[in-house]
Amino acid sequence: MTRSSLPVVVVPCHNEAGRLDVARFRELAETQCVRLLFVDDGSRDDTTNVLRRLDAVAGIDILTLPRNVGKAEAIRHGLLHALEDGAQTLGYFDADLATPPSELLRMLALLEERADLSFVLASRVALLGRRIRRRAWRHYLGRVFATLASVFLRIPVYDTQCGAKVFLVTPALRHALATPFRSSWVFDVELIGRLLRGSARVAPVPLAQFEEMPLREWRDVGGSRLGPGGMARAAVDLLVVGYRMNRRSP
Ligand SMILES: Nc1nc2c(ncn2[C@@H]2O[C@H](COP(=O)(O)OP(=O)(O)OP(=O)(O)O)[C@@H](O)[C@H]2O)c(=O)[nH]1
Ligand SMILES: [Mg+2]
Repeated sequence: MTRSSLPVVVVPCHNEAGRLDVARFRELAETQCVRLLFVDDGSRDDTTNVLRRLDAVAGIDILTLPRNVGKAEAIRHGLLHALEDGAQTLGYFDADLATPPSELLRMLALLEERADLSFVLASRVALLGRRIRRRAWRHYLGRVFATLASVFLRIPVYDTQCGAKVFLVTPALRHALATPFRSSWVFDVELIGRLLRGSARVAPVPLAQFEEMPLREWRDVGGSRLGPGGMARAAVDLLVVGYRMNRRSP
């Protein structure tokens, strides 16, 4: 694979100085299987300086936003930036490495191997033999959220919220990224909904082109930005997004 045709994976960062594992991200870029685009979303801590240490690494780019626009918008900016650069495969990946880099590589490999796929979602399914370490209350809240998301999207998806997704550039994707998402925490649901719906001019992505990849490993990482306020906001956003999605497509 040539360098310019490498997948570009956006890593949103807001005040991540304390969590960013520079060494592991450097190792990931050094595999030369992926380019990483860190989006520094108006951080007020030392994130900008930490990211400077990564800027010199081949395969790592930094996009600095002057003010905090939230996770969804930061990811959208990053994806649009990569689209302008001609990337053919894109993705996004949480900075806390809750999903290990090896799993991101496995997702990219699956997308490359399977010509019938255009969207791969990481899924946190706790099974024997897998190491999915999630606090019980987060798991159960997450299950309620994910079940509602599945009902609103009208597809049997298990986990819309895991922060690791990779996808091919299609007209439907360009269309899905053309306007801001309504919600900063529920944008994954909006993105999938937009792709499945397409538009008057753009064909939707068929459901058969989506695949959930059960992770072998995932762990809750401390320092989450999603506190009780954010969770309440996410729940309200999900109801609003779900209502609007279904109002438009009865
Ligand atoms: N750009 C941007 N990214 C954010 C913002 N808040 C969180 N993030 C990023 O979103 C990713 C996930 O953040 P976490 O705080 O771990 O939230 P989460 O993974 O959704 O929730 P947990 O399951 O609690 O870990 C990280 O890469 C954060 O830097 C924000 O305001 N702007
Ligand atoms: Mg996290």
